[in-house]
Amino acid sequence: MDDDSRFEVSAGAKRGRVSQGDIDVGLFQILAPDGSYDARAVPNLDHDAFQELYRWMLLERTFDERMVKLQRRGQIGTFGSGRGQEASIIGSGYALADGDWLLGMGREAGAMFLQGLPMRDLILFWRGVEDANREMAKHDQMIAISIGSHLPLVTGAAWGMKLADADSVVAAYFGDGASSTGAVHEAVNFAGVLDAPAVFFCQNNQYAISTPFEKQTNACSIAQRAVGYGIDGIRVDGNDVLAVYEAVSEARKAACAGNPTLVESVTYRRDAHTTSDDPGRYRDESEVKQWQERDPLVRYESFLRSEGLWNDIDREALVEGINEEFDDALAAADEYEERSVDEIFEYLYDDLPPYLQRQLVEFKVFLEERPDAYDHIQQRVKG
Ligand SMILES: Cc1ncc(C[n+]2csc(CCOP(=O)(O)OP(=O)(O)O)c2C)c(N)n1
Ligand SMILES: [Mg+2]
Repeated sequence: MDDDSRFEVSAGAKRGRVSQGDIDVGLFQILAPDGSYDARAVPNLDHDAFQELYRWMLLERTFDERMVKLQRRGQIGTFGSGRGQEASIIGSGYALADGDWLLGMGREAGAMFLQGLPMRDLILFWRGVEDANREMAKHDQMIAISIGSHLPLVTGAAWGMKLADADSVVAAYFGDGASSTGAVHEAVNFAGVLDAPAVFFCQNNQYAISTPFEKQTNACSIAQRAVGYGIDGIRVDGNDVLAVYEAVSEARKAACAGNPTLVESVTYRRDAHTTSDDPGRYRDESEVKQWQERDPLVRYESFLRSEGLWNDIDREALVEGINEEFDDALAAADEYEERSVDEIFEYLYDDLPPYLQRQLVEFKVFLEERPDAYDHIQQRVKG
């Protein structure tokens, strides 16, 4: 703000009051759940791109299914599936450009692949291989397991981009649960002050493990908070891939012009939180069924049919191709040289600080005394 207008005293129509009722953000949608749409609102993409969006959503779904199976066979420690969130993940990832950074939380596999991360590296990550983080960094990506902790980094990195005059943005992927952490409020607020080119993409999948959205906040939406941070917000139907693509494209453009944007993608996590979770203990199956009826792939298929673009798509062949891609990635992950527990200690510092050197020695002595602890390390429940 260049002038001092905010300090001017004015009676104002609201007499200094603001309430929830003042903010009815609504929901940005292009494809209605029944598949109908306003042709004028459809993004300006060519036929290949429309079909590619479908393939990517199918890839997200197939990848998630294969990863859950791997965990069941004991080949990865844990996994957080994005089932039901394919439009949210792919629509947003497709709107990013080369050179953008993607700092996420783990439920955005397809968006990371779209930004060039090899599938192998994500399999390694979920196997607990620390090197996977280094591989992600090569693609300007990271996953923050401590929820919300990456958002201050997003603001800092985006500010750096601004200072370097780069024509890129930093995209933050986080969840409704993370949105309640202090770090998120600080980061988004400060991005507004700094005009940092950041896109804050919150996948509101209605749950933070077992905590439903209505227990997360008394606010009606996450998008409305943007006003409080002094930036713009968009609340988009996260099961509508075209709307998400459009919303994030808009947010990206605004961010490049120095206007960070908060996008709330309203969707639903149909699988368990992670493979260590049992959602049957806190939500009703009928709720899941309701959201299944809003399946993002089915809705988009209906759009492709209406546009005469479905005939060229051979769904089975696409799934087969994706499965082959997954098999190759898994074979490459299996070939990856296993490292010892040392890598947990060596990961962060070039020169190990004395207190970590001490802990490493202690840990090795412990493992010699208790070799069975290795089994525990392998089987530990994470996430
Ligand atoms: C700081 C911190 N507290 C608690 C946890 C445990 N935890 C892991 S995921 C999660 C919920 C995340 O919910 P949300 O942000 O909505 O993302 P979602 O998993 O639904 O995609 C919690 C509490 C954590 N990883 N980090
Ligand atoms: Mg959530």
